[in-house]
Amino acid sequence: MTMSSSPAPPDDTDALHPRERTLPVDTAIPLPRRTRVGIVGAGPAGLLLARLLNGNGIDCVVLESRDRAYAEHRQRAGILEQSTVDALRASGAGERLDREGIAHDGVELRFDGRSHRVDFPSLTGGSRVWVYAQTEVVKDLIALQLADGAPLLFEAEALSVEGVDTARPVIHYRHDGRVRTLECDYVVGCDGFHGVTRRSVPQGVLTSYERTYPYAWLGILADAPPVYDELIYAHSSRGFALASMRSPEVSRLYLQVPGGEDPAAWPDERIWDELDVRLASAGSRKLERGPITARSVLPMRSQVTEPMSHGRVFLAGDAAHIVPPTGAKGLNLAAADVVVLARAFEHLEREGSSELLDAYSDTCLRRVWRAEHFSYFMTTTLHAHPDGSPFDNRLQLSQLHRIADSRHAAAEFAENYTGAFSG
Ligand code: RFL
Ligand code: PHB
Repeated sequence: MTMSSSPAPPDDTDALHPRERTLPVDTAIPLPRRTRVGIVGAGPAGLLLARLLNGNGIDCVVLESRDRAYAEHRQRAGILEQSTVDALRASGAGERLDREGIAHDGVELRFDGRSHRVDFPSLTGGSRVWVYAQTEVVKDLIALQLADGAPLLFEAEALSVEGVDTARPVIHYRHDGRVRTLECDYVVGCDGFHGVTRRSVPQGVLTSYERTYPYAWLGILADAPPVYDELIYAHSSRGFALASMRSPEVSRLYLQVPGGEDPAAWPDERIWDELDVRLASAGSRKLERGPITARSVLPMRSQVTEPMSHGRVFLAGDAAHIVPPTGAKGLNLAAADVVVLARAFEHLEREGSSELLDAYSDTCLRRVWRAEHFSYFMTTTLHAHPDGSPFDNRLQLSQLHRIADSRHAAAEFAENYTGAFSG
């Protein structure tokens, strides 16, 4: 990788057609033509990277295909590892998180008629996790980016990345009904699993490792207080259930359902009844029911792209890897990738050395594969496989009893869940 630096030239909006100068209110900046780092996607990965780069005086532009409201309201993750919280604080987005985030020191596992709490701090030397919704992370990062006047274009869909083998890759994107180009020194694809950046890398360069699971999650958001003050992961012969939360008044609940299930097959009463049965354990409380405000069915998949970079193009977050949500790792991996990448760009600017950028993929993949394994372990241990035999069920229960009965097994679980292994 070469080290040439070419600061973005002044914006040349005067050369634009008057229609191009009419920008959506929330961008309120001239359309850039060139940048140091072009970022595709304003999910948590793209936004956090932009904040970290801007914080170090590195010029970047974020292109997001959807509008701001869509980006801010997409229901997704809820659990942040300490390292993700630290990165958000470092990016300036820690204020509301510190006020409204809820620290959790453990989770409850329910199986075989028993409940077992795994205590994180005592097993990991002090680690914990935070409940703070991805929607709120995204809102905080967008607000900061726009308040700074930093380039973040909504409804700007990247169509392709060209010149990925050259020193000046170009992003072609559609904005305001016109196709435009953004010349970059580097491109970072933070455009999720279905994004275009990965597909712009020449065939044969990247290898994809993947696995799909024969079940899905029905996820709901309900105006009902959480049944318990920590998360409950429940194994049952009828399938997996998860009780999570967004606030003391709002529950986030999941049920294992067959792959491709139609959410219409699940009227409200059926959902609550099934949650009650699957989450039941000796002496447990029934859920308090309330209006369901959102519901969707989510497929379960594991995927890793290797390597996570090619030439001057880098992949981060879901664009490079996805995990089934059972381990609560996706958002945390996305944040970890861009922390490594931001440090590497800073090293390039300060020292003129591309050493850390060159090491980006190898550095990230160690953590990625650990999280892939933990997510696979959580998924296959807690879900009922449609073709699973009673023998398989007994193996799952044996594994869960082992976590409950062995401090070593519990510590292994706690280190993986909190991300404590990665220091
Ligand atoms: P995102 O969030 O998918 O953002 C990608 C962005 O790129 C935009 N985009 C484009 N923009 C311009 N041009 C194009 N051609 C584009 N194509 C796409 C998209 O519109 C979007 O805005 O990826 P990112 O930033 O890598 O973030 C990853 C996380 O969103 C994801 O890993 C997590 O949500 C996964 N996940 C969880 N992760 C956790 O760490 N903890 C959790 O508790 C957790 N729970 C979950 C989850 C994912 C879930 N679903 C929906 C699968 C729970 C669920 C239900
Ligand atoms: C969530 O709160 O959305 C959530 C929590 C834990 C998971 C997955 C999702 O493992």
